Amino acid sequence: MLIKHRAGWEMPESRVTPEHVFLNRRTFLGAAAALAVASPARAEEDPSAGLYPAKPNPAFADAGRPVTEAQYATTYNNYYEFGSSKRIAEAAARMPIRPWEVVIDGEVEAPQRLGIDDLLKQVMLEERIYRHRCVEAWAMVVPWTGFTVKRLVEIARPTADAKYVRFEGFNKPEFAPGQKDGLFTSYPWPYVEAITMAEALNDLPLMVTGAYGKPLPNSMGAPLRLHLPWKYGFKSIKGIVRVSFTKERPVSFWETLGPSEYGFWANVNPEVPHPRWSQDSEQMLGSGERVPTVIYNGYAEQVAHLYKDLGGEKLFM
Ligand SMILES: Nc1nc2c(c(=O)[nH]1)N[C@H]1C(S)=C(S)[C@@H](COP(=O)(O)O)O[C@H]1N2
Ligand SMILES: [Mo]
Repeated sequence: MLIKHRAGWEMPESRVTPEHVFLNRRTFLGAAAALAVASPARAEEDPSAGLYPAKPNPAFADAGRPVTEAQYATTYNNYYEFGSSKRIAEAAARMPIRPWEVVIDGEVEAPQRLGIDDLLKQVMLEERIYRHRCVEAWAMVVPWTGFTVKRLVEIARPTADAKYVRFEGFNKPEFAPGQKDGLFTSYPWPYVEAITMAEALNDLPLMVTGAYGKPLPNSMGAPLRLHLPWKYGFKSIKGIVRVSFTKERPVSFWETLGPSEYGFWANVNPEVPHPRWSQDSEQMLGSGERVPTVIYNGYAEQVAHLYKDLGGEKLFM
């Protein structure tokens, strides 16, 4: 039985829970002291630690806004596998991320199963500073480390029939309390997201393996996540275990739960409100500053052309 859920942020009470303290520097410091974040200890044992810090890509050295301090970005997270609270960092840190295999399949010349460290040997890591805009209207700026989705496509060798790239997250209810079925409800695990081949081959999308010059903390989606800086954050799937090339357009996790509110495209646009709130401004994580939202989150020059001939589509939800 699938009962339609409301996401945590849609529940009226979430607007007044202590979660809001993360968006405000003065109250955050008290809350942070109460949190024991285990990810730095875990990162020291990470077999990929020697790959960091990676070389900054000068084309993405400035996101036009100050970089969010790591303490905020690493401890205020959306990761429903670990629950609907923003404070999942500790629970996430307890999930082992080695061994970690990534399956590449679907419309490809030959399916592959790669250990994350073998995948890392086939790529060149770089650092890019990108904006991130959550559909809930908070935002951050993070120095991400990773490799392009374009490079992943090269490694995967899709056939001419591949039209979409589908990403699937892990399913480990033994470590992820949000994946244990509730009594009356269940989410459609695993988390799934997808982009078109044209989007995948654009230069912006990043397969992220690190942040702030270190291996990614589990809270941010280690050991492998996607980052799509011009789309609402829910498209940037974390904890990836499978990449499939498909002919048909996949249906995402949030699209399954709320098709009238969370669509396939989800491009950032200040003029298209979410059905229940405005998207015309956003609050910066850490500083708490409220700033205007920008079309395609500031990346129109790089991506607007992808959507020129898609007039009939709901591009901004
Ligand atoms: N697997 C998975 N990926 C996910 C999510 C999630 O719940 N599960 N939440 C998404 C949402 S809504 C956002 S805003 C970003 C948050 O990334 P962060 O926690 O690193 O800030 O991750 C996205 N990717
Ligand atoms: Mo989000």
